[in-house]
Amino acid sequence: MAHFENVNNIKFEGAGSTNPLAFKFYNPDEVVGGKRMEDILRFGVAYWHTFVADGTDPFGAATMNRTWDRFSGMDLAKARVEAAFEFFEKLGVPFFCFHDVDVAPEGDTLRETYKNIDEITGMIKDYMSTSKTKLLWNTANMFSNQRYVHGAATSCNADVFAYSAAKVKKGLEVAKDLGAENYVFWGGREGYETLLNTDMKFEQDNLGRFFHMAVDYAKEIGYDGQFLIEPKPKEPTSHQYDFDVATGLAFLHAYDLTNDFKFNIEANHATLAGHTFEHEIRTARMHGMLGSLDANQGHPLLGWDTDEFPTDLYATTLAMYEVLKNGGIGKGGLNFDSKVRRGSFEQNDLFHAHIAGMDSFAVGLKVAQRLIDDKVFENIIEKRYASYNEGIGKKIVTGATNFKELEAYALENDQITNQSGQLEIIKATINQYLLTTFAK
Ligand code: XUL
Ligand code: CO
Repeated sequence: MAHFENVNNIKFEGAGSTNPLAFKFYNPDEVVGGKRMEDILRFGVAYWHTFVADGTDPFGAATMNRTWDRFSGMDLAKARVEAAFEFFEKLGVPFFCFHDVDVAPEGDTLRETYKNIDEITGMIKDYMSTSKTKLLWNTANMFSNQRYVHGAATSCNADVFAYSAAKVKKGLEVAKDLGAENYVFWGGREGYETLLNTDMKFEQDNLGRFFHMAVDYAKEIGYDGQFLIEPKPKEPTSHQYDFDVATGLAFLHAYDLTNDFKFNIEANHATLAGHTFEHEIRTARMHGMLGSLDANQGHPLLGWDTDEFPTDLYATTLAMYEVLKNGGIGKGGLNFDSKVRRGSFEQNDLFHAHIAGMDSFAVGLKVAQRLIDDKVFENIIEKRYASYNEGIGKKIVTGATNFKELEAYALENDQITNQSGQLEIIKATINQYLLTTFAK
């Protein structure tokens, strides 16, 4: 059966189009900086938000109207696969992502859960054989079920550690079978509510052990996808061990895992950590650790992970600037870890939301490419740090001086003149680029 009967394949119609079911800026074949837009942006649909989320929030019941909701159990899981591939094809999206429990219901036993996963991933594999949509990443949900009440790999209960290992083992087998380009670890409950009953060192050691076992098993089965840690500072625990990129990096260094992992960076998680999206991407990029992006945005007035579809062009521009400076996103992509608002309950809103997100990143991409072509930030940076190109500055950065010489220099040069940072001009220039890139 068709789930999106009145929707045809979404096409690029240009900035003047008033058709809600058309792209205004995302033109997959358009070449930007020498590459097709589709190949740079590598968009992915998040299965959980688009085919599973029902609009429930902590204060109220489900609101979504979905054609697949007439089914339940395994029939529901199958109807969702059918709907998903119809959606992927009509949207023309190159990737999707899922947690194990998004695609297949948990059984009463782990054996039954495995059976469900095998049956549904078999069906997904069949669909993938005739679809152009590939798996960007899969992951194991180790946070929803009550068994993870005290964590998964960081649980105080060794049986939970073992159960979690079994889930990830299965996840890696699925990743290999479906050709997932990445495998993601978001440490949903890997953290603590309070230090009063927590052995933080012991829990982090266990997390390190868990990741090493995952790396070993992937090698053993010949799965060569990229491993990604997805930082988030809070929610659901009050403190999460993968707080932000810098914290994650320190963890990877401490447990000798930097060669096996990169980061999947989510915009709303950056906000929760008190950072911008571009800060988190920059931090990963400058250490060669940028893996993939979860594209969304938080609400400026709400302090939780609202997972809105990204529509802030300023943010998409600065994110794409970082991606382009990184030389692209590699095996990663831009996964819409974003959900339609509770009030946007019609099935077609799923298309409208993805179109809005894809168009917003297409704008960001084009503006960022122009900023780079014109060396806007590069010229600013070059001028700003010019004092290190010669004289005492050059000596500092080449390691050719010391405190004694610097003191002697400072005694002779203590009447210091600084130059303006000109931030207002910079911001106005970005606005100019945003407005003129699409001006006819
Ligand atoms: C939760 C979140 C997850 C991860 C995958 O905030 O972002 O959906 O992306 O587990
Ligand atoms: Co995410």
